Amino acid sequence: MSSHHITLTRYLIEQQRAGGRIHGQLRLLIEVVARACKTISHAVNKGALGGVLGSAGSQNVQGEVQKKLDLIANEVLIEANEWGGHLAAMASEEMDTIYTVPNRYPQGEYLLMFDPLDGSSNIDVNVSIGTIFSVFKKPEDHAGVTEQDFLQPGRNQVAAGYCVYGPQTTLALTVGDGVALFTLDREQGTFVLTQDQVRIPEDTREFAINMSNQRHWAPPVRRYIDECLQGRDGPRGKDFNMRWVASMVADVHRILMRGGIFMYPWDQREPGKPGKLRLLYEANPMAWLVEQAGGSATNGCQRILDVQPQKLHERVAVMLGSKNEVERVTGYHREAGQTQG
Ligand code: P6P
Repeated sequence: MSSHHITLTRYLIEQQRAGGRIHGQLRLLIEVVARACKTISHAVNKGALGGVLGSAGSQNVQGEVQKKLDLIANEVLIEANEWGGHLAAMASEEMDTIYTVPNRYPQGEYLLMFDPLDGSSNIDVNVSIGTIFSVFKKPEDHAGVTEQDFLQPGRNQVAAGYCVYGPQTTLALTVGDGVALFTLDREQGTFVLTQDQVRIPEDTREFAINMSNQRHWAPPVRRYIDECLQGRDGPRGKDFNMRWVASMVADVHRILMRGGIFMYPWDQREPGKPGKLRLLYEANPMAWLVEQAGGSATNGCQRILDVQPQKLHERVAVMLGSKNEVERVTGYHREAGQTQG
């Protein structure tokens, strides 16, 4: 590895030395999560050869079929993080309740939430998937840890990121000083800094949404997409392209790299739910990463990072990416007096 390559460890130590937002236990937490992502990447890359494809024969709290790799990834993250002394508890899309660090290990000051393997529907068909994580500090006003401690608005996050398992295995990280990308050097087994201070273009010609739900959307979303589809002869005066990987990590990574808008809005298929995606371990970390890269993230009506969670596995409508597009579709919601995204 050439000397100019900065590894994740060196990056974190230099950030800590510079008096940034990274110190002791948080640096350990990020390194442990990154190491767990390396292990998950290895399991994902084995595919059929590792006997890890297919269903685990169980359902998660969302009532979704769990894939074997969902459970493997979840176990890897739990086992990697529980002994280090940096965490008080963890929460996962794959676990109904919070996981408190066992008494045999020291309790730390942080709370870790994650979707261990997002995009499960793509696992068996070899399309990019990923791990999403979010970190809060545990409230200091009481001993012990409860689910209530996790119900903080996303603006309280102290670290957030994802690891996308695609043609490259790439870790995206923010601690509030912009977004850095690290690519896994498989020969050395280390994450190497490949981009710092990522910036999302404020305008875009590319939207990401599941078009098969079009008839179910609320009017502001239909208006926004209809205008994009009218292209240069319509009110937008330009043609748009569409992408939908059905792996939020892959779609968001593309947006960090070249701009775009990602939308999973409320729709009338399940009107009692604000959206499909989960607030604590999908929308919040992705929203912070996008904002730290100069983009915006709302639920159609308010900043995602200002949403006050009421439940651990709460869902939320998501519109995020290039600032001017997110502001436009959010404006359409306000004009329509739309109460939810
Ligand atoms: P649909 C994956 O299951 C996920 O949670 C996100 O990663 C992705 O953006 C979305 O759901 C895909 O949903 O309804 O298009 O399959």
